[in-house]
Amino acid sequence: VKMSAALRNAIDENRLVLHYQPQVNIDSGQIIGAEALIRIKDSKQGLISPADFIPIAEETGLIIPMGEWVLKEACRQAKQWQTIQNGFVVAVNLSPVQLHQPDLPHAVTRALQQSQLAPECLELEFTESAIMNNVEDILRIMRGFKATGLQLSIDDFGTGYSSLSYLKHFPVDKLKIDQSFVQNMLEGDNDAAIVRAIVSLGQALSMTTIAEGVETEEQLIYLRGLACTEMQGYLFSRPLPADEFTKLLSKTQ
Ligand code: G
Ligand code: G
Ligand code: MN
Ligand code: NA
Repeated sequence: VKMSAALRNAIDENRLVLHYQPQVNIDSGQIIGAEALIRIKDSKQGLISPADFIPIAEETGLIIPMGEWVLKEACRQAKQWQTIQNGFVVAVNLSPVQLHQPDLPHAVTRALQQSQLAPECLELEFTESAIMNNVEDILRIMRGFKATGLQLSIDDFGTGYSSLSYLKHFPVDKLKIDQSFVQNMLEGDNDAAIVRAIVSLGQALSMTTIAEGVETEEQLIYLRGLACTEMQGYLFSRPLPADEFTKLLSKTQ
């Protein structure tokens, strides 16, 4: 109860903030876009991490107004970054709770209209487990989003027991390889085999693959050898406040 009141206050007092982690072409090193990651500004604790409040936001339903704010703010910011880099894409995480909300497509459309961001420049991340819990509804939602022109990705791919026979029916553009596989990839054979399998699967289904949690040059070199398309991770950059991201994007143009 205490945490939910604190969350409510954070929303009312405009203390939500987005950080942005670059997504990079693995061969050219070019920034393609960024994943938006929410934090709460707190006068005592500094920034509160989403791991500490997303579960409560989901339980209380506050994830709905919070998610709408994230969509609006990420689209507004991406529209601004279009002036530095044409075609810049912002990726937004969707909670399973948002996927049950009939108003979600309207919230997305409102964010696009208000910002005047091209739909191709907004990517929505669905977790693999949210998709598989609710296949028929998600298919319908995804088809609507694709008709609008959005990009769709599957987050934490490899952790959620996707049925491969279902996967080919989903209009998804990109698989995000879960960071646990990437981080253990060079330590043992199993995780490397999983990463290779996901990249092959992506190629077979004409989906882009992005490796998450890339921390070392060795991991980057290995992923390049697999023809993985993109990377995201501390090796290139941590999630950054918007002003720092603007500097990085300007510098790399
Ligand atoms: O950097 P990181 O600590 O930012 O994120 C931790 C977790 O919080 C990740 O699983 C991430 O997907 C989730 N997360 C970050 N921002 C959002 C958001 O805007 N909405 C939802 N639903 N999850 C988010
Ligand atoms: O669950 P999701 O993939 O949306 O969230 C991404 C999470 O991974 C965020 O918490 C983000 O801060 C974190 N992250 C991003 N890059 C790295 C990395 O290279 N190493 C580690 N350990 N975490 C990372
Ligand atoms: Mn994500
Ligand atoms: Na992920």
